[in-house]
Amino acid sequence: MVAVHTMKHPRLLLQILLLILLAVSVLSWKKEEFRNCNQAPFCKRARSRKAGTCNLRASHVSISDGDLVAKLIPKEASSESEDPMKPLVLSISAYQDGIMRLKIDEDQTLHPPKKRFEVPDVIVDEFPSKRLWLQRLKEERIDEDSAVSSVIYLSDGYEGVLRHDPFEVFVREKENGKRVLSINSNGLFDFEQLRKKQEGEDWEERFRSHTDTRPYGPQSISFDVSFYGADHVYGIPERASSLALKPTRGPGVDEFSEPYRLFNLDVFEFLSDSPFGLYGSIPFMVSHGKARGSSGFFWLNAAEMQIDVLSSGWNSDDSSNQSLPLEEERIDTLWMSEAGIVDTFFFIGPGPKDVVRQYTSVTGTSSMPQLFAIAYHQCRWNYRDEDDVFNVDSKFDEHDIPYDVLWLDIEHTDGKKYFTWDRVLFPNPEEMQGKLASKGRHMVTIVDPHIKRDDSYYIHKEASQKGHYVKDATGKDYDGWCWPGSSSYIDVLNPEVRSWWADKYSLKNYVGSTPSLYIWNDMNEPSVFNGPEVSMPRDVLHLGGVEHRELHNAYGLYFHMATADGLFKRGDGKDRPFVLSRAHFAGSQRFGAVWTGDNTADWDQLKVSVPMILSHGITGMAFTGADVGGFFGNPEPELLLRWYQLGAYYPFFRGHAHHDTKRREPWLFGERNTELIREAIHIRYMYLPYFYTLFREANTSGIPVARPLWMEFPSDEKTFANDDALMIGSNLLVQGIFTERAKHVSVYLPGDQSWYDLRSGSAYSGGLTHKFEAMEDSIPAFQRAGSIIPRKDRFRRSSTQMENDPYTLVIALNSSHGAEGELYIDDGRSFDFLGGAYIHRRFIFSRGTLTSLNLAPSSATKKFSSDCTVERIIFVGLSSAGLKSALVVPGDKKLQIESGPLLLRAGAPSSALTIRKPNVRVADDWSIKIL
Ligand code: NBV
Repeated sequence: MVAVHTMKHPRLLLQILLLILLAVSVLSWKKEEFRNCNQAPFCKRARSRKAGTCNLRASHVSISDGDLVAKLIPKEASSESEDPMKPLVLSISAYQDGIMRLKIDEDQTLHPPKKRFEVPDVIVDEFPSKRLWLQRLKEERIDEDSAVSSVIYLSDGYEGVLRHDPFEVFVREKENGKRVLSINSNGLFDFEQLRKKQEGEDWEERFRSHTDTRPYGPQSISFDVSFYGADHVYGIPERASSLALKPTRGPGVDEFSEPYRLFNLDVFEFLSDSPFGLYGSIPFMVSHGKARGSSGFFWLNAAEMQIDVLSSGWNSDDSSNQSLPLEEERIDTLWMSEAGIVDTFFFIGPGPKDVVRQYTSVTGTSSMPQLFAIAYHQCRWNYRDEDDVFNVDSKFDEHDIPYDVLWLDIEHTDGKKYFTWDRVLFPNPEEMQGKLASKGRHMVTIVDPHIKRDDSYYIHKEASQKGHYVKDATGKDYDGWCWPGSSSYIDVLNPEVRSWWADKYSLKNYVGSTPSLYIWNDMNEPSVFNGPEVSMPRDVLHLGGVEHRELHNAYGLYFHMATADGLFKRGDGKDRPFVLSRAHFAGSQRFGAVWTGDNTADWDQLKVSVPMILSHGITGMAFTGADVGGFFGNPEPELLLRWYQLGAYYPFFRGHAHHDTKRREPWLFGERNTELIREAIHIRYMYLPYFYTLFREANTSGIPVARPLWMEFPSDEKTFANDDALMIGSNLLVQGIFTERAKHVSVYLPGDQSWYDLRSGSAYSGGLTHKFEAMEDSIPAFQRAGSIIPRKDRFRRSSTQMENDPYTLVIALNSSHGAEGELYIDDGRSFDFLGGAYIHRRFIFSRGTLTSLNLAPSSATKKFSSDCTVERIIFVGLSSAGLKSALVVPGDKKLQIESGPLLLRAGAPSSALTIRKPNVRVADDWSIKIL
């Protein structure tokens, strides 16, 4: 029938065909829109260079102002060249806690055509004060035929070495000379110096219909970095790929494999396993191996970067002058950047947590979120109007599902002019926010960086008058195409512009906003629909003539920074800001949360969310999550449910969907599914005290909330390439279910202690892979033996309403009948905790007695207190034989020990031992002795 019909209407057929074609092309990653390494000349050149071709040696090595300084000069100057290579300046600084910084730049006294860009504001203010003042150099010959090396003290047990010729820098263990990390050991270092254009030379680069004028010509930098004693390397987000980074070059690697790309881009429908870079870039790599533990390498550079992980034997056919000791087990990598300087940091570890601590001492730790921000967020592109908002809000209550934040996407604005409202759809935004706030809930609105070029729009008017926009290569305000049509972009590199932008968030300036409104920054890569690779041209200019190519990867960071500052100023510095950003860079962790962008509702994307979140965690970004349910497409109820079950453990937990998808609020999939999703969200609310304590740990030490298993079990090789499970803190292990209609799921439980199923309380041995029946109502999750986890088990509408609720402590005993855990509490909102207004307790169960100890300085108890009590203590792994009662001290109150369920509301039948109503205050010192 259809065929006959369409034959009669050939034009209709054509139109249908065209539509299908369009739909297919829209529904897939458009690879050709993005440059690959071969299309990026700097990458192609660097990749084709042979090992050992670096022609530099170090000279004039000395100590100056507490640093080691030297010049890098060519071994033989080529006399024919009109523009001979000028010496580069090198400096090595040592910092407390095992950090070495190596900088290499052009010599400013030789007047290069321009000063290359050094990324400001990423290194935290306190870091420089940790510099060690080097006093002397030790000279040494590392092996017989090599030139001299200069050796500096780095930290107890470690030294930094500058080998003069061939030039190489490395960190080694003092005692045995074993290397940890090195640069240029394969002689791939190359630094394209800025120079005058020679006659006839064409510096322009073309990609598709775009021309990059490249007024300063080639200025790329590349070098090799080796990680010793490493079995794997990790990090360098953001991409959808395995946690342990697969080699991209060398034997066993596909001939056409691409390097890992770091270039912030708005990638439509990204693939689930690809080295291609997404919305954020953190040029920080962590190595881990059984032989030596962990080390880390960070390159502070915001230009496009490409990184190869080389498989062993990658250079076997090179007759290079490699200086590497052959017997060393190591992983070689090649780092290439289009511009900038060498500003690199070597972190000695040796444990994975040490490396994150070291890295975050340079770039900062995650900011402490408000409590509501770590609860469940409900988002959709778009909640249509106020009625829709109220309806969704009340349905959560009707279905007894807690949530804390309702989000409004771009359609809430008047024509995509941010800081405005579509007053037809949202006539009373303040009232709307007030209604939600009365239930302790918050709202988030979106503010993107593209500004509609419309003279009647106050933001545009001011920005253009004040000259706040970035300029195109001809000096005019750059004009690109985005949601509102013709748009310009503020120059967030400029602190003055950032401060002007921050003021736009004041309650007075942002009309319709109230103190319960927080912000979402999207499209800040920046995304420009008609720009090269859907972004801003590289020759666009920022403050001081900085080219966009030099800072591209940090644009989103600065935008995020300005927004967070705006929210900070809005509340006179009283409330902690909450800002979610899509684009990010090293240091973004200080300004709020990030998420993994536009994922798709399929099982592979559910699976890859785990390594994506873990990669962020080990590179300092503790507050991350993926869109629950998948942004594009319609998840089958089973997929949506599995996503909620896993998402409940993401540090940032938000359901979100594209506007073309069917509505998918938790109650739309039948009673049973509603019940199951409710249960998944409840789990998150129950564990909020534990999560909040972990966020505080991330805030003080940089150690992420969600951790790869090897961060907790560094010597257990079976964890090194585990992409399916995550540790939430040290004490919870969670594994997703990533296949449809799964009957069974295999879970590797690390270590030599047992693990207790969170629902049944059953114990499973560590060091083994267990096969479990896949349950409909939960994914596998376990509490580690030897731990105490605080929960709040009473279910409320939102986290804010749980503030005064009592705690439950779940004690999972280890083989010596002991357990420990912590609880951190503050007001959940303000910055008072920085002045010591918090409670921090350690719970220890040992020899039959549970003790609560104060970990906060004694002054803290005067600044913040809480009347919350412990209403229940649950033991797993404690045999009931002979145990009848417990004695609470002080007060000598005697309580019964009863058997009771591990989870009150749902879950498999379980039995654990419970002490009900000890009613001790969490803020106090007390002990409970089992009799
Ligand atoms: O603002 C609309 C969407 C948003 O919902 C999503 O979360 C962002 O990642 N935004 C991207 C722009 C359009 C994407 C197709």
